[in-house]
Amino acid sequence: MLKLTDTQRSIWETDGFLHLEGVLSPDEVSFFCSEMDRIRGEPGYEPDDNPDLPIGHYKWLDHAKDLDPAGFMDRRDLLAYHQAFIDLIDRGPVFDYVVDVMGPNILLSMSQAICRRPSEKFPGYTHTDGGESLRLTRVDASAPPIAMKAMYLLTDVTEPDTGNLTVFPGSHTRQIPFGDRTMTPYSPGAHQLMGKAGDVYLFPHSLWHGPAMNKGGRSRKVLLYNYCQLWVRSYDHGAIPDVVQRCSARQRRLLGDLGYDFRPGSYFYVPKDQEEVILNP
Ligand SMILES: O=C(O)CCC(=O)C(=O)O
Repeated sequence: MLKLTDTQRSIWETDGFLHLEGVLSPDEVSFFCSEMDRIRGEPGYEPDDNPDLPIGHYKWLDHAKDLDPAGFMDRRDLLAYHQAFIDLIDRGPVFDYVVDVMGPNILLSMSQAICRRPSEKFPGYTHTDGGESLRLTRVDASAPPIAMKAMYLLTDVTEPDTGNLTVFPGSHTRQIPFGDRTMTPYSPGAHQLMGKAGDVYLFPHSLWHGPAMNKGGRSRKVLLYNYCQLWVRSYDHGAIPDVVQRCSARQRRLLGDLGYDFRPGSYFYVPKDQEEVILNP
C-alpha cells in the first residue's frame, strides 16, 4: 500500500489537511454526479429539522426534500445505493493514505453526499467533526487521529465563495477560540480551498472546517467518507449494515464485521488478523 511522502506527511502534521489531485477520473466524476441526481429521488436519510432533537440528526424520507438535481441534498449512508459507493470505502490511493495516517485498526464511520446550490442566503459554517466531545480532544500532530475524513470533489471549486471547503490550518493541534464567539468561514485564519472535480481532501475531525458560501454559478457536489479508530464505532450504523453481503473481506471489516458474533470486549482489542485483512485489498 502507498504511504505519504515526507513532504505530504509534513503538510499533514503542520496544516492538518492534504489535497490529493485527480483521484477520480472524469468518467467516475460524472458517474457519481448522476448517482447523486438519481438517489435524491430514492428513500434515504436526510437532515431532520426537528428542533427538539440534538443537532445533526437525520431521518428516513421517501426522497430528498428538493427534487431539483441542482437543489440542496445531504444524504447519509450511501453504501446500499450502488456497488460503486461500497468500492469507495477502500479506494486507492485515498484508503492507503488513511491507513498510513491512522494505522490498520479502523472502521468506516460514515458516508455522505452533499449538494449545495448557489444561494445568497446560506452563510456557510465552521465546526469540528465528532461533536462536542471530540471538539475538545486533540492528539499530537504526529499521532494517528481518532477520526478523519476524505472529501471527494465532484464539481470544480476553483473560485472563492463557490462552496469551498474552508479550513483553519493548524487548528487540529492548536484550538481556535470558540464559545462566546461564533467561528465562520470568514473569521480570521480561515482559508478557502480550491480544487477540481476528482480531487480529494483528507483531514482529521479535529480540524476546524466547513463550507463557504456558494455565490458561484453552479451547485457544488461532494462525497464524504469518514474513518475512525476501531473502538470509536460507526455513527451511520447501529449494527453491521446488510450491505456486508456485497463486500470484500476488507470492506466487511471496515463495516464492523470482526469475523465473529459481538460480545463484550469486541472492538476493544483488535482481531488477530486485523493487519492482514486491512493491508490486503
Ligand atoms: O462542505 C460541506 O457541504 C460540508 C462539509 C463539512 O462540513 C464536513 O465535511 O463536515
